[in-house]
Amino acid sequence: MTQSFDTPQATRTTCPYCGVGCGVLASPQPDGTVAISGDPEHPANFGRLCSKGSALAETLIPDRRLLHPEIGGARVSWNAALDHVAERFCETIARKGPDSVAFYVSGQILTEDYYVANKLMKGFIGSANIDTNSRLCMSSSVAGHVRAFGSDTVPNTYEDLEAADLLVLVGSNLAWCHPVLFQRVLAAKAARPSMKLVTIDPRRTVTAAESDLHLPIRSDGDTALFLGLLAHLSETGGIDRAFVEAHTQGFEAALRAALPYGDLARLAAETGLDEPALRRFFALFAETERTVTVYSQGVNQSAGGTDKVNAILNCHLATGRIGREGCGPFSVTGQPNAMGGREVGGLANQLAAHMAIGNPAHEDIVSRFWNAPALPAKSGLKAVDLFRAVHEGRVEAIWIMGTNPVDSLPEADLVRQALARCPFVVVSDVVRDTDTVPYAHVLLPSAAWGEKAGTVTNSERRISRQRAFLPAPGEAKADWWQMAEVGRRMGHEAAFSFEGAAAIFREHAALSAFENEGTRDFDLSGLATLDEPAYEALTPVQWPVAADGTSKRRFFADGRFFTPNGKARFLLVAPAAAPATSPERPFVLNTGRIRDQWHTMTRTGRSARLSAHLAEPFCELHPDDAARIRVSEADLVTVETDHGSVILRALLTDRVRPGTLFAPMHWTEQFSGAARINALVPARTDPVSGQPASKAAPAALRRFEAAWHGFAVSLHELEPAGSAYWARARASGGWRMELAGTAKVENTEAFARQVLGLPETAELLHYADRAGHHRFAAFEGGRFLGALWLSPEPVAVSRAYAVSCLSGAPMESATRFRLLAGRPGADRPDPGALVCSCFGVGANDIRRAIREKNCTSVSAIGRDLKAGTNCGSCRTELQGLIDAERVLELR
Ligand SMILES: Nc1nc2c(c(=O)[nH]1)N[C@H]1C(S)=C(S)[C@@H](COP(=O)(O)OP(=O)(O)OC[C@H]3O[C@@H](n4cnc5c(=O)[nH]c(N)nc54)[C@H](O)[C@@H]3O)O[C@H]1N2
Ligand SMILES: Nc1nc2c(c(=O)[nH]1)N[C@H]1C(S)=C(S)[C@@H](COP(=O)(O)OP(=O)(O)OC[C@H]3O[C@@H](n4cnc5c(=O)[nH]c(N)nc54)[C@H](O)[C@@H]3O)O[C@H]1N2
Ligand code: SF4
Ligand SMILES: [Mo]
Repeated sequence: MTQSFDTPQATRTTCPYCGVGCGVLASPQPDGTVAISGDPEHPANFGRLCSKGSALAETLIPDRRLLHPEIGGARVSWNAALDHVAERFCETIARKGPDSVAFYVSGQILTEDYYVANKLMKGFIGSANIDTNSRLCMSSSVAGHVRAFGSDTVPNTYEDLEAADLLVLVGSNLAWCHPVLFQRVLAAKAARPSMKLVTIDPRRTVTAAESDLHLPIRSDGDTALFLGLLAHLSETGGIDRAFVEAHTQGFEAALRAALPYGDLARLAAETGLDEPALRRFFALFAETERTVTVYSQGVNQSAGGTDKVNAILNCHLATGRIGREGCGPFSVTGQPNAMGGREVGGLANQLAAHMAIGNPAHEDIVSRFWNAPALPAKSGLKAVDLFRAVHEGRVEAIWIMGTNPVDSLPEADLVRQALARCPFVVVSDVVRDTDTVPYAHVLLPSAAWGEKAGTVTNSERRISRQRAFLPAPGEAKADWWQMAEVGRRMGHEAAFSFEGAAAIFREHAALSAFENEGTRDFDLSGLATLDEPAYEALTPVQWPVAADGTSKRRFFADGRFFTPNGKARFLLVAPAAAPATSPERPFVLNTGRIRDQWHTMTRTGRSARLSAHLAEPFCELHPDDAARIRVSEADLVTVETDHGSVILRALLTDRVRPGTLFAPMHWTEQFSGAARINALVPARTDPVSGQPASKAAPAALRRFEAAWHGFAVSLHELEPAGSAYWARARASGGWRMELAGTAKVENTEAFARQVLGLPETAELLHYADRAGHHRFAAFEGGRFLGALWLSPEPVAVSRAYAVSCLSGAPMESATRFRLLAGRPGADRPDPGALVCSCFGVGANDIRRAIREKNCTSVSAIGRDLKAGTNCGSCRTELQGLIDAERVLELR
């Protein structure tokens, strides 16, 4: 844990993870480490950071970085690499036209990177084949906004979440995915307990557990629910007639379509919710003027995602709850620059600066501003279609930047095959061990967070600077520079000779202002002439920024929207068809995030602290389902769909609905043998947005019949040694790994040596019993190297204890034998499963504090152990432990 620092030399920058967009102070220390703390002056976080933000310093390690450009695996100069990329793109375009090439970029590159990529593809290559991982993330929200408002506008500010009397969270696990925002909400609720929280999620998440009401909705029941709400509002006089009359269109038709859903019995059947819960939610919504509805991937990532968005927007328009303090629909963005990507037009169906392909006036503005030879006549391929086109040979050259499609796109094995067949693949990344990198013909080393400069825009439209505080290692270079250099080499010298990030930002801001005159929501007029020092000093600012520098905090306060007649549109929406479960595929597989990992783990997977919270890929399964198919806690299970199969650890919990499964999206082949969840997910997409339905795959689950299970810890990276199942993670001082196999291990000692990667000289202690349990501990010159437990059933040794043996402290011989037994001694008490990752506090430590020191509140535990006092993400788990101890006492 790096301590808080606010020294004059601290660099003010922005967290590279989620869309909350927290300000970070970074201070490189003389010993080469970096002290990280929250920026108390940043209006997103006021000094707070979550577990991931707090651990940023641990992910800045230099190993496995991509340091030099490579062609075909051989190191080359930047010149050679860039010439080669430009030549191959030009050659492909000459042969097969501009639509035979593509860029696939990311909501994690900076606005400046994104702007250059979009300009090159849409303005100068003349194709719209640039799409981004935001297609998998925000595109249903974008489409829903454009349909209702005429523009992709998020009207609110974070303060509205605090000012609301009712906060409805739909398909959002805010506690784990936007932790600092959630902490702000909880603080507001603590100060004003009348504030109510409702969570709509098939799972009882940590967010749901903190809410006043949890609606465990059936997968994709949301559109029906909000149709029912609209009908209820109409029946109970909850419609703001004056607002509807003056500022909207299409209300009557939308209401007619909604009325049948007013029948509660029907609605209960469609949503899987009970009638009293429906009544309570409807009454709360109807009677609470200050209502904010936050929604995220449980809404967007659906075969009916855009209709879900509009079903929610319809209810806010009908009640006039938009554009005012404490009111509004609020789509929270996932990635640090998801919003910036939308601003530059990074999606294949957008132009730039919130202008549209197919709008002649917009096309004219952009083409004159860029002095562009050729703008695309039509939208480009959306992510899923783009990779299909690669698979079918219609796209022959692709440049992937800042995203890992072999893991994150649905039907991921097909994506992998597409890249394997593609004649020319360029990958710009910061690390070399991703599942996508092996398919690159050209690898370009990108500068990472802390090494690059530019801007990002967070969920509340606030633009913040990312600033460099470290030199880029090797020859790593900014993403915008790579794109601009290729643009110049493709013959567009004038359009791509940017001096630096500030010049790009100026051009981006100027385009937003160009012939705007209030006709377009995205307007940075006041930033269009920022010079170098002003860009350097730029403080966080919300758009739009008028020419006089003033900024608007909320949109639509005046009831004016960006449709041709200025009125917002009600949409006719309908629930999408339910996932096609069948006797062969009886479960609905839901996927998403865990608290301490970020996507494909290329950065958070490097932190032992972040890896300790949940160290293995798992599948949540309801105990009733488990009993029926004879799966016990900690068994391994095979989960299978028509597209692939994975092996995961079963986690039995009534947090999920019977008939549903939940698995995290994070694990890749770098961390586990067969846990790439998107190998399972069908590429079913929303018809309007093209966003994949990542949360509802029909699936089968069965027990994985393991002949043996294993667990190992080691100072060095562990080897799966042919195990059918394995999952490894960084651990404090080394590595840990779970493993299992289907065939008996004949020579256990040889196997142990292989798994632990032992040198010949290492001493291996072996203990075996008749029940088939083997325990190995390896030493060299008294130094503990690692240990392996093998057993016919899941290994029962305390993971936290085993990991604590890696601390490097010398071991007494009694301790060595206890280690073989897997039992902690008094000198090394078992801390238990990690709960607080900021301060490394385990469940047993917390139980001891509750029992022995009478810490009966979360704040008392905080005072004694510091747990829960930094990011607060574990406070709900702390309360759960206190409650559990109380139950034990009462027994
Ligand atoms: N720790 C962590 N935080 C992150 C990220 C990360 O990787 N790790 N990634 C960031 C990114 S890019 C994003 S997009 C956000 C995502 O943030 P969230 O959207 O909050 O996260 P998810 O876990 O993907 O999904 C949210 C919830 O949707 C629920 N859900 C599934 N199906 C349905 C449904 O039909 N209806 C409803 N109402 N709910 C449903 C799931 O059970 C899940 O709990 O998180 C951001 N923050
Ligand atoms: N089943 C399922 N699938 C999902 C989701 C889900 O909920 N369920 N969620 C979807 C969503 S919302 C998202 S956003 C995606 C995320 O999916 P991805 O974007 O594929 O995931 P990341 O791991 O964030 O990939 C980022 C890559 O960029 C690299 N990188 C980091 N910094 C830089 C940089 O500065 N420059 C460059 N060039 N590279 C850099 C990282 O090393 C990493 O390889 O996954 C989607 N896929
Ligand atoms: S909430 Fe956490 S991950 Fe998100 S921006 Fe803030 S510190 Fe970073
Ligand atoms: Mo996302």
